[in-house]
Amino acid sequence: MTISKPDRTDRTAGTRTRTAHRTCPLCEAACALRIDLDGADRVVRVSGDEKDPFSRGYLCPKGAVLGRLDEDPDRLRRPLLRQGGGLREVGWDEAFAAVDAGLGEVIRRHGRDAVALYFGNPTFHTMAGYLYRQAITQALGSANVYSASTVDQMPKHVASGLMFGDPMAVAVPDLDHTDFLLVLGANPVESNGSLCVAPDFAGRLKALRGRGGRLVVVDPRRTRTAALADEHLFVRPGTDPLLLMAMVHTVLGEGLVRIGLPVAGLDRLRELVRDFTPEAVAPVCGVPAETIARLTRELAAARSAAVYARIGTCTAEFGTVAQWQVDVLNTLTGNLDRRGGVMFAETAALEIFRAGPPFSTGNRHSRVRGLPEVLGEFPVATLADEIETPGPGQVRALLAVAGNPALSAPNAPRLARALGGLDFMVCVDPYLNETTRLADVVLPPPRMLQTPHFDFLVQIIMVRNYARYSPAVLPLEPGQRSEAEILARLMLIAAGLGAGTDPARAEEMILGQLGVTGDAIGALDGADGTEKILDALLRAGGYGLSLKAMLDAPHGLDLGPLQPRLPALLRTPDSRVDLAPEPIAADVARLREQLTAAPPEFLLIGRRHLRSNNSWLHNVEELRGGTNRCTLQVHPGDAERLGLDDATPAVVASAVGDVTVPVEVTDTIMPGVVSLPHGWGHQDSTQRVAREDGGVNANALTDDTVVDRVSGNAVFNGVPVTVRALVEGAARS
Ligand SMILES: Nc1nc2c(c(=O)[nH]1)N[C@H]1C(S)=C(S)[C@@H](COP(=O)(O)OP(=O)(O)OC[C@H]3O[C@@H](n4cnc5c(=O)[nH]c(N)nc54)[C@H](O)[C@@H]3O)O[C@H]1N2
Ligand SMILES: Nc1nc2c(c(=O)[nH]1)N[C@H]1C(S)=C(S)[C@@H](COP(=O)(O)OP(=O)(O)OC[C@H]3O[C@@H](n4cnc5c(=O)[nH]c(N)nc54)[C@H](O)[C@@H]3O)O[C@H]1N2
Ligand code: SF4
Ligand SMILES: [Mo]
Repeated sequence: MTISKPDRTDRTAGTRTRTAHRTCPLCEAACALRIDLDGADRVVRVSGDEKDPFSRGYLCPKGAVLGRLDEDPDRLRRPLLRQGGGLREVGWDEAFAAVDAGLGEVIRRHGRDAVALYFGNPTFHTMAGYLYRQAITQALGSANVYSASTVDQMPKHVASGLMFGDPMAVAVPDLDHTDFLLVLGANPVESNGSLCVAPDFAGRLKALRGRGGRLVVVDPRRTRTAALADEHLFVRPGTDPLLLMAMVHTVLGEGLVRIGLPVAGLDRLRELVRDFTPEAVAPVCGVPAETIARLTRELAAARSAAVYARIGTCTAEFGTVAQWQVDVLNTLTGNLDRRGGVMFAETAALEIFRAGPPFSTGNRHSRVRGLPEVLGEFPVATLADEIETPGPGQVRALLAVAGNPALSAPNAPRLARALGGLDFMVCVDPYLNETTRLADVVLPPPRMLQTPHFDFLVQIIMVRNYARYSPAVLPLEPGQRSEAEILARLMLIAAGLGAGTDPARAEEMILGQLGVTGDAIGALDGADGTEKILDALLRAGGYGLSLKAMLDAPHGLDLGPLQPRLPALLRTPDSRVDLAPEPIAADVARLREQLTAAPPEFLLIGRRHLRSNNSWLHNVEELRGGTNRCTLQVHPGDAERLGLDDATPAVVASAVGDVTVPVEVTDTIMPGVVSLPHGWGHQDSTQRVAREDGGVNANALTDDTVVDRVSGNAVFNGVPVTVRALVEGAARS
């Protein structure tokens, strides 16, 4: 069956402009956009779609320049192939044949584990990336699978997996109904939220306060989110797990427990938190004991409350302990799975993935460092080890999709050197950047406006159930291939079926893997194949939707507020919430050592800017400058002591490297803490705008030998560093 694509553009009489409606693909907020195009299909204006029930007309400065990003002249239009040392444009057939030959050779000589996969952040937010990631992984059959998840939220998956039995059961704050929100290590006013999909997050926080609710932010910086709060608490980087343990200690000790769900492990939990009294943790965290106790009592007494923690607590040495304690607090105070507390979204298209067996980690271990597998992956922090260390199973080739690990991974310069030494590397990416410049083949996907969009991942983490699908606005031009076709061909090559196999075969394989048949599935004229799979998944989802239903709702479908989903969603062996999973509890002894450890002189933390997005939005002129600069933030007291000022750059050194960077003296940061944004360091890029103001790579300082032991996640916050003023003429250390 085929349904034809309706004309979804409103043509304005007399002019040649038209308007298309799209979901912004840039961040997790998933704002709905109105995109005005002129007669030559150039984007003339982007505004918020006021008819969208979820984002209601909101957009941020990045969404507003989506057209500029989409039309960036530096985007690659043809595949690149390395020949005679340089990369040159070739046709698609030649490029795919080179991939088949390059990967084939490595597999023949060294086996499948010698080919590693890396999936970067946008993989999880594009339809093709989301649907083909698993298929490519299965087709290749290599142990060496890596993704941006282990530089981001893996601790959350592990904590959810062990407590609820499902690593994708991520509890999100019921932001629009809560009476008390405690935010740790997140700055949603700049990031627009993460693992908590809420367009206009700042507006929703203001509404929370407007209805008499309370907002408390815990962060070593007084961020824009902290500035909106009723209370901001400075915390020493990396010590949130101690703070949270002390809060749990207080809830248990003062009889504030209000559990409304079947739980296991309460006695073990009491034992684990015993030593973590507010008095014991206060000197280490930098938060007074009375404040910890008061905050806990307020949280427990609130009509409803939600504890929400993100990057500052995930990309830290005890990331999983912190995520576990967050949901322990939510559970003990009766706020798990209840209106105004933290709840689980009901996805339109993904419910069938919820039915897996109970979660476990460590089903395999990495070859060099013996790090446990989590969700089928190894930590990116050990990819360089696997490439550099000889022996059976050594990684000799890489297939990377939508990632820039040469900037985003811990100790990135080491990883970049290792990537440069591979026998073969292929990247699917629209840009020639710090990572793709090292590849043998670069396969560029088409522009965003040429690509259909449905964000599967954000469905799991929305603060309101909602779905929206955006068909492509512009057709592919001759000589372009859809990202779905590129990934389908890579999947077929990985499966050993060769570069010439019909990509439709890949779609059928995915449908087969998902257990849905093709007959009842509608397809769009001229669609790229992912829509067919989307349709099947929507039909299998809880709302009985279909692609047709989505096409009939160009402004999105509101599927209602979050609803209680426990205990049905629990997949633990005894169908109870596990308050003390042993793999996490085993890390508490190590955490206890922190109570007496001497803190280093300076701790480095990260920072995100509203007008940036990881490593790939620095090439848009309109987003440059202002606060969006790569500077080292230093407290005035520290600056004075070290002889630093806004005109004197600092040399920052860690166990793995050093950078020289302009200083920004500000009292918004804690003494003893310095902050550097990530995603910069574009000197090796061919992106013209990005290169001019290249900045330095924060990940030249982050240490790949230190990971969160339970999840393998990288540590970007709380990195010990030394800081000194750059003395003109002096040799750099
Ligand atoms: N020091 C420090 N390091 C960090 C972080 C931190 O806070 N501090 N944050 C970490 C986090 S949370 C993340 S998610 C990672 C991100 O790490 P990565 O995912 O490795 O890097 P990105 O910078 O997001 O790069 C995305 C790449 O995808 C490409 N791209 C964009 N759109 C598309 C598309 O539609 N298709 C394809 N095929 N490619 C596309 C871009 O050109 C870019 O090369 O960085 C991590 N690194
Ligand atoms: N504008 C913009 N938006 C983005 C991105 C971007 O690069 N730019 N990236 C996207 C991605 S991939 C992600 S994962 C999300 C991340 O979304 P968020 O988690 O909101 O990201 P950050 O702004 O890095 O916020 C982390 C906060 O943790 C604080 N922090 C650092 N160390 C500690 C600590 O030890 N304890 C505590 N309590 N706080 C600490 C930092 O000061 C910072 O304010 O943002 C997404 N949205
Ligand atoms: S907050 Fe900005 S970047 Fe994120 S989805 Fe909305 S418009 Fe796009
Ligand atoms: Mo991220």
